[in-house]
Amino acid sequence: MSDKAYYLFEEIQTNRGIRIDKVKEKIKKLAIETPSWGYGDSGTRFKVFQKAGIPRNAFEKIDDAAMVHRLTGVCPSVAIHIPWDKVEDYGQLAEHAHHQGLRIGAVNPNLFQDNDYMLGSVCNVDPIVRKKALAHLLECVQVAKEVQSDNISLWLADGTNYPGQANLRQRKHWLYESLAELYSSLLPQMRLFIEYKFFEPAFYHTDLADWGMAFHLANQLGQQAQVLVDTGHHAQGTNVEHIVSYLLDEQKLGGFHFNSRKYADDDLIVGTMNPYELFLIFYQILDAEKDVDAGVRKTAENIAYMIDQSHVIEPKIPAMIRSVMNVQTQYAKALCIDFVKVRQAQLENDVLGAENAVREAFEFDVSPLLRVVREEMGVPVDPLQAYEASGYPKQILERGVGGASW
Ligand code: LRH
Ligand code: MN
Repeated sequence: MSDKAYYLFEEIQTNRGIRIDKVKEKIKKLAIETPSWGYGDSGTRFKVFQKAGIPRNAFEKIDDAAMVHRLTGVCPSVAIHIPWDKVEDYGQLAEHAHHQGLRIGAVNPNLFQDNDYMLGSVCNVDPIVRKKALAHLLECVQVAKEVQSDNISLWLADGTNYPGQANLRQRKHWLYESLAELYSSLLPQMRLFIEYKFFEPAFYHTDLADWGMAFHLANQLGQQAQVLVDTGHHAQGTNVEHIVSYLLDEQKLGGFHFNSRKYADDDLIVGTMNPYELFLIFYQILDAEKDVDAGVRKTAENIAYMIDQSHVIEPKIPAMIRSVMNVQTQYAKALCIDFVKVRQAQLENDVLGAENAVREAFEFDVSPLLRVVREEMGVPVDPLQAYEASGYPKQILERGVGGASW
């Protein structure tokens, strides 16, 4: 049963030459990985607020991720972070995920919370610390093998706080040395995502500060290494969708960490602060899926879409569901772009025609379409409302207060 609004939407889009059946198919196939740490207590340097019902261990984080998947139908995997999700038996964790209808997604090493890494991990001047950091990276590859994950997602906090504090070129060499060893330990089907960030926790230089450094390193390492774009990791005014188009054309875009921000790495709900940017990122990806180069098309079709947020004040599971719905909304709008019209306007240097042909898609209300897609997938047409009515919010309260941080 589809509503009148949907029929009207379908008619308008069909008259625009948009194949709604194809659009719905694409929306149903867009898999969005949620982060285990998004279900735990997290905060800022000022306070980590503890809430009731927070998962107490990795197994309960997977339970919450499974609830998000049951309600949205598009979150079949959960990323884990080591040691935040360290368990005795990783096979058992993968089995639990499987039992809950999920699989373990990207394995994220953590080289930013051990005391020894205060002045760097793989870039530390002390070879013993670099060796320890490399050992952790290799341990995470072993974890990935035990949970049948093909993705290692690496972010390094390494950097300095003052000019002169370190030899930046020397650190660049140590970084490559360790990552080359990590790369050589990967199984053939594995991918190494290299995540960059322009500052924080380092406040003078960061060893992997921008897309160019990550891109160069991924090229140096090899075909299995790609760049991960965290939408909160750029200086104000950075054209993120341009970076995305560049990395796509170089077949070096591996994945995203979706979140949004107003100022710095605020890790707010994706699509809240700057929904047009998210829409334009999807515009570049869908445009690349039509590229003459098969390698570029393949790269655009193999992107790992992951959410990376820490919900400081928001109720965790509703915040995650809202995030997934926001990603679907901007993806659905981008699927309504009339790419033939855009291309024609571009070839005619019709500046306003081209701009309009892209923006007009952003202005469509796609909520009737998403309701019908969810109906056809057999998931609730309003996942947030369904969550509130599910009884799960009450059920998890028995966990008490003081669950896992991250
Ligand atoms: C760093 C980062 C990284 C994660 C962490 C939780 O800011 O984006 O991806 O390891 O957040
Ligand atoms: Mn991230």
